[in-house]
Amino acid sequence: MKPIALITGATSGIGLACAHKFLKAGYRVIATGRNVQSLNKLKEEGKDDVYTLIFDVRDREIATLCLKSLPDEWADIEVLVNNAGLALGLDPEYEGDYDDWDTMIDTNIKGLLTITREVVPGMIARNKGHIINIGSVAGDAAYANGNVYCATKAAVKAITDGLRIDVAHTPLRVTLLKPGLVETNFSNVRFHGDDERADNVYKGIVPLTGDDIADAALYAAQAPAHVQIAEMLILATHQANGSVIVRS
Ligand code: NDP
Ligand code: 8X3
Repeated sequence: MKPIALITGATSGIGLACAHKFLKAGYRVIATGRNVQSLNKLKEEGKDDVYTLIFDVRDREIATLCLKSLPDEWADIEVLVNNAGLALGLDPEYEGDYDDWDTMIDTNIKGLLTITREVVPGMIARNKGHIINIGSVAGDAAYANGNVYCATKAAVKAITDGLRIDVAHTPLRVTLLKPGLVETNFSNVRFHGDDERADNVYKGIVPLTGDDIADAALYAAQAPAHVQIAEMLILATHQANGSVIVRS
C-alpha cells in the first residue's frame, strides 16, 4: 500500500509542488485548501492517488470535522506537510493592519496547531509518522516591516522544536523547512493583489521555486528511518538572510 501524505495549502506554490513531487515519488496525497478549482485539477491529475479536503485552516471546527471524516483507507497519514500560510502587508509595526495580523496569526500559527493536534495522535498510535512544517527565513530574525509575519514564523519554529521534543520517545520525525525567496503567489497575496509590487520582489535575483522546497520536503521524508532532518534553511543564491538580498 502506498504511504499517505497530507499537505495543507496544496492549491498553489510550495504546497502544490509538494503534492506533485510526493505523488511522483509514489505517495497517495490528501490535498487541502480553499481553492476548489485547483484541488479538482489536482484530483484529475492524480486520480485515485489524490483525496481532497476543502476547508479553511482557521476554522477549527470544520477543519477537525473534515479530518475526522477521512475514510478508513485514507486515515493512516504517514507524512504531514503543514504548509498553508501567508503574509499580509509589509508595513511598519506601528502602522500595521489588525485584520491582516489576525489572519496571519490564525492561519500560520493556530491553523498549523489545529492540523498538528488532529493528525499527530494517529501517528503516535501507529508508531509511525513525519511532520514537516514550513517555516521561513523570516522566523530566524525579523526584517524591516516584516514584524508580525516574522513573528508567526518564529512561532512555527518554536512549535516545531517543541513537537520534536514531545515525540522524541517515538519513531516520529519532525522537520522544519525554512525557505527564503520563493516565487509563488506569496507576494501577490502579501500585497493584496498588487501584482506589479509582487513581481518586484523577485527582480534582479533568481528566486527559488516551489519545486526547490518540495525537493527538500521529499528528501527529509525519504531519509532513512534513523535520520531526522531537523531543520533546513534554503535560500536563493545571492540571498544571505531575510534582509540581505543582492540584486543585479
Ligand atoms: P501561495 O500563496 O502560493 O500558497 C499558499 C497556500 O496556503 C495556498 O495553497 C493557500 O490555499 C493556502 N492557505 C492560505 N491561507 C489558508 C487558509 N486560511 N486555509 C487553508 N489554506 C490556506 O504561497 P507559498 O506557496 O509561497 O506559501 C506556502 C507556505 O510557504 C506559507 O506558509 C508561507 O509562509 C511559506 N513560505 C513562503 C515563502 C515564499 O517566499 N514564497 C518563503 C518561506 C516560507 P487556498 O488559498 O486554496 O486556501
Ligand atoms: C517568505 C520569505 O523573506 O519574504 O517567508 O519573508 S520572506
